[in-house]
Amino acid sequence: MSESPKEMRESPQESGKNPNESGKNPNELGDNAKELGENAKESGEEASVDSAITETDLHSFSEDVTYAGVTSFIKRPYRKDLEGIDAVILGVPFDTATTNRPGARFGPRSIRAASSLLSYEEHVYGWDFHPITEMAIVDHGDLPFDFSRPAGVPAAIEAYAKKIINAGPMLLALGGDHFISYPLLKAHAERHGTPLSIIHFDAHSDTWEDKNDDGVNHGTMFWHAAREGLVDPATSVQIGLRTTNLDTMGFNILDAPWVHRHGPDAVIAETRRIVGDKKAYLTFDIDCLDPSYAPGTGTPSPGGLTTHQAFQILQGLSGLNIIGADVVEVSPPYDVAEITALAAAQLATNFLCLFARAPWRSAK
Ligand SMILES: [Mn+2]
Repeated sequence: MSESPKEMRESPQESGKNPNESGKNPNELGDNAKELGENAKESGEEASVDSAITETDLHSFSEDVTYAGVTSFIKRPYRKDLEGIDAVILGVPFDTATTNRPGARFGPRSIRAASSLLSYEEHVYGWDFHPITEMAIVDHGDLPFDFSRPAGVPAAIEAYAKKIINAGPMLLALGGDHFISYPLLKAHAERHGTPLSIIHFDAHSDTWEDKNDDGVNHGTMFWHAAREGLVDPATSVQIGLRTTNLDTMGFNILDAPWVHRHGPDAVIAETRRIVGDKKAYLTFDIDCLDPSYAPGTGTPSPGGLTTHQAFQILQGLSGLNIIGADVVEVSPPYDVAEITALAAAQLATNFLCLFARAPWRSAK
C-alpha cells in the first residue's frame, strides 16, 4: 500500500462522537493505552500488533498484522465505556445448557481470533461499505457470570445486556450456546417493547416444550419466548430447519429443503414479507450451516445451508429493522482449520452491516 488507508478515509460524520474527544478516559486503561499507542508511533515502528488496546480512533481500521496481537473482534478497540458507542461486541462464554457436545464457551475467543483475518478489509464483501466508517463499534470483552451458580446465569446475562443496550449501543453477542438468546431477547424486549420478531437461522426449531418454567436448556428458548409474548411467531421466521418438531407454535418456517429448492432470493422475499418493518432480533445458530461448512458445533445436522447462501440471504435483508443479533453454538474443540469460527466471524461482520442499515436507528 503506497498511501495510508487512514488518510484516504473520510472522517465519521453523524454516527456519534469519538468518546476520546470528550476528554474522558475511554476505560480504565485509557491513558496508558493512549500512551502506548503514541510511544509506538513516535518510535517509528512499522509493525502494529495491539491496536485493540492502543487505537483511540474508533473509526480507524486496524493496521495490525493479522496473525499477532490482542484478538478483539475484527481488532476493534476493547472498551467498557459505552458513551458515544453505536454497537458493542460482547462474548457470552456459557455452554452448560448444551444437550449434546459442549465447548461453545470457547466460541467467543475462537471467533475473535478468526476475525483478525477480516480486520483489514475496508468493505465487507458483498456490501458497498464497512460499518466501521459509519458506526462507533467496540469490543466490550466477555460477559461476567458466576459459573458456580448456574441457576443465576440467565438473570446475569439479562442484567448485563440491559446495562449495555439501555445505555444506547446495539448489541452483537458471540456465544456461547443458544440458550443465551433467551435472556438477550428479554433485555431487548424491555428496551424495544413486545412482541419482537425474530429472524432465526438454525437446524433446529428450539421450540421444544420445557417441563420447567426455569429450565436452562438450549432447545427450549423460543418455546418460552413465544409463550411469554416476547416474540410474535406470526411475524417471525425460522430459516434452515431440518429436524422435526410438529408443533411450530405458529412460527413461519423456511426449512433447509425449502431454501435449497427455492434459493436465497425467495428466502429474502419471504422474510421481508413476513417481518416487514417490525423490530427484529437476529439469531444465528451456526448449525444452520451444513456440517461441511461448520463442523465445529454441538448438534450438527447434515443437509444445511452453505456459507454462500447465508451471506446472500443476510445481504438481502438490508434495511430491515434489526435491533440486535447473536451468533451462537461455535464449539472450537470440534472445529477443523477454523472453518466454523471464520464463518461465524464473517456472519457477525454482516450483522454489523445490517445494524448500520436499520431504519429505526436514524428515526430514534
Ligand atoms: Mn441448532
